Amino acid sequence: MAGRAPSSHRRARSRPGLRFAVVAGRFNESITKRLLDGALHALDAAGVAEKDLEVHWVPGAFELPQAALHLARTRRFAAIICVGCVIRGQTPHFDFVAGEAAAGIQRVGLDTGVPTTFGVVTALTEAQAWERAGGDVGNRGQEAADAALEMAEFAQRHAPTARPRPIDARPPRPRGPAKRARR
Ligand code: INI
Repeated sequence: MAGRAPSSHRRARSRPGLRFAVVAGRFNESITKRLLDGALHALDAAGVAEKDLEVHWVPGAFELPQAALHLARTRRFAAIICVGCVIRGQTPHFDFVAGEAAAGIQRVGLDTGVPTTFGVVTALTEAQAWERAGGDVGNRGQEAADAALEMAEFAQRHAPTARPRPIDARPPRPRGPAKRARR
């Protein structure tokens, strides 16, 4: 059964100035263009300005994590959205390309702390892929952009801060020799 992204979540609105990158695989380009359109539509609806957005193309889904890692390391982006399309019928190494893309994209997010989302269609047939690229089953690119908006907000809200002092901690002692009170 085809899954749909939950629709109950309030559409995220991006904070002004947060920058986003989309990395798109050229393999199955007619489909990935539709995924990219979906992602750009979601970012635009959330108020992300064009100047705060970059799109980068790579050869295929296998290269998505590599490009995302380079972008994440620049620390210029609040989140990175990866879109691609892997169709089983076309390759005996479907499992490698799809699996490595998924694992790699997850690793970029975990290793860098920059939310990196998975807008890669993995389908058994081309017809199934189209259904997930703006057809009956939604648009995986749009869903990945929505997830990136939400995770960017989460990461901002839970950014590391200075270590808080425990509530019952005594104020720090003054340094240096203690002075004797005069009689
Ligand atoms: N890349 C895809 O994005 N989708 C595919 O379906 C696909 N197939 O079928 O092989 C594919 N292969 C290319 C791969 O992503 C790399 O670009 C290539 O192996 C070079 O590293």
